[in-house]
Amino acid sequence: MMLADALKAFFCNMSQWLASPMMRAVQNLETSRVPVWMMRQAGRYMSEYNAVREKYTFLELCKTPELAAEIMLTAVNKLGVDAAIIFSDILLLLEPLGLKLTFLPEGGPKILNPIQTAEDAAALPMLESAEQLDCVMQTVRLTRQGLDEIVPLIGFCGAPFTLAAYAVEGGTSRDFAKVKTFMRTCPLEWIALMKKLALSAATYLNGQILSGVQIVQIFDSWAGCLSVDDYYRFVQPYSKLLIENITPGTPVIHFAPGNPMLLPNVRDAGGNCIGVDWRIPLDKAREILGFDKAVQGNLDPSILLANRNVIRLFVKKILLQNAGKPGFVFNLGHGIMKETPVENAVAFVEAVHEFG
Ligand code: 1CP
Repeated sequence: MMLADALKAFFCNMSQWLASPMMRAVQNLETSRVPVWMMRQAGRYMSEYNAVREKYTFLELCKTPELAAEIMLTAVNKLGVDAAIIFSDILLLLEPLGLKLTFLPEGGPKILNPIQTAEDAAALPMLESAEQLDCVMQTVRLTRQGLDEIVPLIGFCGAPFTLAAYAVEGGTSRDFAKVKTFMRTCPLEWIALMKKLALSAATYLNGQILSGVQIVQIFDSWAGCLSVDDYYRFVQPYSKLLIENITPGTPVIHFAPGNPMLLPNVRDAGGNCIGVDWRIPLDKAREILGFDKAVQGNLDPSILLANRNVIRLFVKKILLQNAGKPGFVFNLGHGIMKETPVENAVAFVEAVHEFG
């Protein structure tokens, strides 16, 4: 293709994304209808995913761009959602930082050489270039190529605290005792560690943006274990640092579930659109956040285990709570559960399209 043709195609596609309900909603603009997608929309509840997963480990899937792109495109086509997210994982960023990542057969992640001392934290390098995660950049390009122009592609990363929680705890935790003790007993090393994670995550997201994502989402999945004071002191400045270093002009969704008391601080850390879980009613969350912010959420994922009628009822209820205000992206308040019947996930998307 001639350069002029390529540029024309690029700008033509760009105008489609910019006009899409998803792209407008995350920027708090009026939309013709409420956009919807689901966190973890490609995953173990889907038979197509399980069929591929039988042949490869989860990490192999993440590191094989053709398969990763195919998995997400299959899910998007099946569900009819208004946005795609790259098929990857927040923990991939830890590998180029020298942390040895595996997933246990039961599904949970494990870091074989967790950060245990102040010296370990000080020795952690920064991500120098997004090309260190070239497989993810390739997944972005292939997924973007395969998507309908109107469907924006979301890139993502873990927030500094959630990445630090995995790096220090060595995997999933119930009480986050190690990471909380680290931040309180080694405050200077904590600051340095969080800055390195924030800037590495920004480099990673900016690489994804250059490779073709239109929106980025930051997952602070474990921030909800913190008090408001601890979040304010130990976490908020570094999530802010990450967000401030994202290429300007790319809308940011900031999601820190688990503790609605944190919402004002999560908002202050930044993001155009704030993720909200089901623990707080949507109208209350919007009142707290202020109507200059878009919101994403907030259906309890367990509702998708019920049936079509129940799902439709809850969709209507949440839409009523939103009261037609701009800047609403319908989503679950957390990732879809693996027990979810696929037809219920489809019924959810259809209900939002019908009533929203
Ligand atoms: O087949 C398998 O066993 C793998 C299951 C799986 C999948 C499909 C994992 C393991 N990660 C993913 C994909 C994934 N993870 C995506 C892209 C797919 C999509 O959304 O459709 C995204 C955005 C994530 C993000 C992610 N990974 C988060 C943030 C969201 C959240 O759930 O809070 C977290 C915490 C992870 C870590 C992780 N990866 C996988 C698991 C089971 C976990 C959580 C483990 C734990 O409880 O600590």
